[in-house]
This record gives sequence, C-alpha cells and structure tokens, in this order.
Amino acid sequence: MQRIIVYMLFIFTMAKYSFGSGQTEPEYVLKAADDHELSYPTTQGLVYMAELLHRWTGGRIRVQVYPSAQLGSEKETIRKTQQGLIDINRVNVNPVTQIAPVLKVFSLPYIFVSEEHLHKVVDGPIGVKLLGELTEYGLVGLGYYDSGQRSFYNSLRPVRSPEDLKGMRIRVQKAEIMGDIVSALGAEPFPMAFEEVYTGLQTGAIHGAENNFPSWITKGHYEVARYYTVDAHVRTPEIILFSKKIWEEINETDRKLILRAAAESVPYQRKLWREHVQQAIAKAEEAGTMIIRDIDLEPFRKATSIVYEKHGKGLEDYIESIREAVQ
Ligand code: GTR
Repeated sequence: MQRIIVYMLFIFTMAKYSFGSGQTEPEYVLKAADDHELSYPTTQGLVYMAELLHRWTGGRIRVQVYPSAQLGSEKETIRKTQQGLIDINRVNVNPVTQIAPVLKVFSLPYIFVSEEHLHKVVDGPIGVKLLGELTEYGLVGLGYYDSGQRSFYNSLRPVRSPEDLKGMRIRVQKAEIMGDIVSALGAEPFPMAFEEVYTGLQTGAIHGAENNFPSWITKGHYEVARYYTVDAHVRTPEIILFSKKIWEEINETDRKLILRAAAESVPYQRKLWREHVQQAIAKAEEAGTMIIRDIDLEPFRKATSIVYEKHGKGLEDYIESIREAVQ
C-alpha cells in the first residue's frame, strides 16, 4: 500500500513537472519525510517547496516527498537525517529535543501565550539563532511550520483540572520533557510512536494523548477519545530539517535556493494550517465530541512549574527573551 502511494506520488510529481520547459536531468534527488498524509498542511508545505525548486532549477533539484511516515516514525527519521539517509525531514520540535536539548525552550509548559507570541519568536532573532544551534547535532534548520497548540484528549471523562487527569495513561511523543509535563500533572506518561496512537486508544492501552486539533481529527483519535480540553500546555512548532552531511555536499548557490524555497513555503503552510484548524474543529463538533474551553489554567501552570527546574537549566536567557517577546 505504502509503495503504491509513493509510486502514485512519483507519477503525480512527474506528470506535474513534465509540463515545465527546459526539463533537465536532476542533479540532486532529495528525499523529504513527513509523518502526516499528503493532504496535511506540513506535507503540502514540502510539496510546495518541491514545486518551487523544480520551477527555479528546471528540474535540476528534485524533491521527492514521502508522506505518512513511510520513511519511519519521527525518532527514526531524525536519526536517519543525521546520518544522511534522509535529506529533508519535517518533524515536530518535541522529539528533536532528545538530541538537541536547546530546543526544549519550545516545549516548556505554557511558555507561549498565543500563536502571535510563538510567531514573533520563530520569525525573529531567537528563532534564527535556535535553527543555527542545530548544526552541532548534524542537522541544518531550514524553518518552522505551524502546529498550533497541543492539548489533552481522552476516552474517559472531561478534564477541567489536573485532578481529572489523575490515573490516566497518556501517550506522549518520544521526548522526555513531554513525559515530565504529563507526570507533573499527575497522569502516567506513555511514550509511543504517532502511528500507534489510534490502536492504543482503541484497545485501552492508553486513555488519552495530547495534540493539536488537526492531528486529533485526521488520525481519527477523536472517534475513540472524544473529550478534548484546550489547555494548550505547549505550542511546539514543526521544524524543517536538512541533513548536515548532505548540506555540506551542496554548493552555496543551491543552498540559497533551498533556503529560499523553505522560507517561501512557510506562509503557504500557515495559510493551509489556519484552514485545517477550522475544518478540524467543525468536524469535531459535528461528530459530537466534547471540547472543553474556559478552564482555569492556574493549577496546570503551578503543577508543571517543576518542569522548568529540570529542563530549563542553561536556557534562562532564551526563556527570558521569549517572555519579553509577549509585550
Ligand atoms: C503532530 C505532529 C507530528 C507528530 C505528532 C505526534 O502534531 O505534526 O509530526 O509529532 O504530533 O504527536 O507524534
């Protein structure tokens, strides 16, 4: 099945591209990974990048997009990107914190108060500096995509306070900091690959998870975990990574083109993201799920402040700059 999708994608890409004039043999064929399906905004962002590069180079730089975790789950693809087995990789920042602890500033609970706040940070000097820090870990950061806010959802009961989370087994991404947030709130964290969450919820191996609205909907989690509490504990963005190993083989002019294509795909992805969030909420409401807003966040903030003591060490300057960016 996966093979068929890749093949169809390839045909689709070729059909699309073969109309261009001045078609040349590709000099680079870059593999791009995403764990969402083709229609999801992040994957579409990569497809847009591929189209721009194709157009600008007449097919000399070709990007092949592999959606739906065909190249592996996030933990694996991050490692493969470091090794140069995957060229471009769109992942969420949370699992990257396992290898690049500096990125934990994005995963600290309640550090971002709104989407505008996050945009101000990722679009400004802090965002650029953090991307630059990644070279130390064999990665080149090309840019950030929107991922909205991550909140808790579960199959047992409406959650309005940390008390309500007690005793629940909550799936987390493979990132220690995310597990610690869940523990601090009194629930039991359960690290698991994204691809396994639906079955986990369905069989009762886990009682809940945490994610943005579009992931809750597109992965079908809402069918089995219908209580969604908007606590927005993190607003960890998505990140576009490039393998440093491969980057070093690419000349300066082409690097600039790749960076430009990534930058131009950002507003494109953001627009699709906004639309997707609206569609996801409408679908959830139509399906009769319970979305709980207007909760008192103070007990959540208080309980998770301990996470700053463990994971915020050495990141004080970043934390301060992020807090200052609210005004
Ligand atoms: C989504 C993100 C995915 C993956 C997933 C997860 O929001 O877009 O790449 O990180 O969360 O929870 O594993």
